[in-house]
Amino acid sequence: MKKIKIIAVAMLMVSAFGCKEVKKNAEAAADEMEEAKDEMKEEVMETKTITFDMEAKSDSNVSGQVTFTEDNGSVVMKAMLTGLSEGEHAIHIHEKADCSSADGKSTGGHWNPTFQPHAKWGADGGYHKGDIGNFVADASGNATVDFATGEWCIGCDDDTKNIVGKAVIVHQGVDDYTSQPSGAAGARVACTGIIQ
Ligand SMILES: [Cu+2]
Repeated sequence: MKKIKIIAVAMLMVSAFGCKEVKKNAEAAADEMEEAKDEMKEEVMETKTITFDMEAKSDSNVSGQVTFTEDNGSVVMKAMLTGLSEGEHAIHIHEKADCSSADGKSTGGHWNPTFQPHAKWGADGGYHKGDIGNFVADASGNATVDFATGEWCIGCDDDTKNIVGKAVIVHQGVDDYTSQPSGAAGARVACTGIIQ
């Protein structure tokens, strides 16, 4: 009888130990899953870069490239342009990634998903999400535009931030930051769709 009891206790201990082992394994597996999830999150947060060639419009000779890089919640735009007239020009994001028309007007008006007045970027009274502003081309007609903002994203779910499906337009003239709705910046001399 005693022997049986001892065996029974021994069996209980083994099964209890076994349960603990299973639990430990389950915990380890759960930890691994968490780690894998964190790694996936990191991958999603990785830097995104998209580059486009600018197309000449309105019989201009403007060409160049524009690159958007998203990193850590901020989008950096860098445009390298050539073939411009010397002096100041406007650059905006317009609402449609359609550069099919000769005058670039197929891109529509300024991208303005938050229904604000046209103004200088950062103005207290509001501004378009496409109101990048003016830049200066040198005597050779070359220009570099650098712009960075946390108010854009590349392909996120927020329509007030997502620049994909919009267009970059370079104008012959200067944005006066006051004329509605476009700043009276004149002809559209270069265009690209922002298509991921
Ligand atoms: Cu414009």
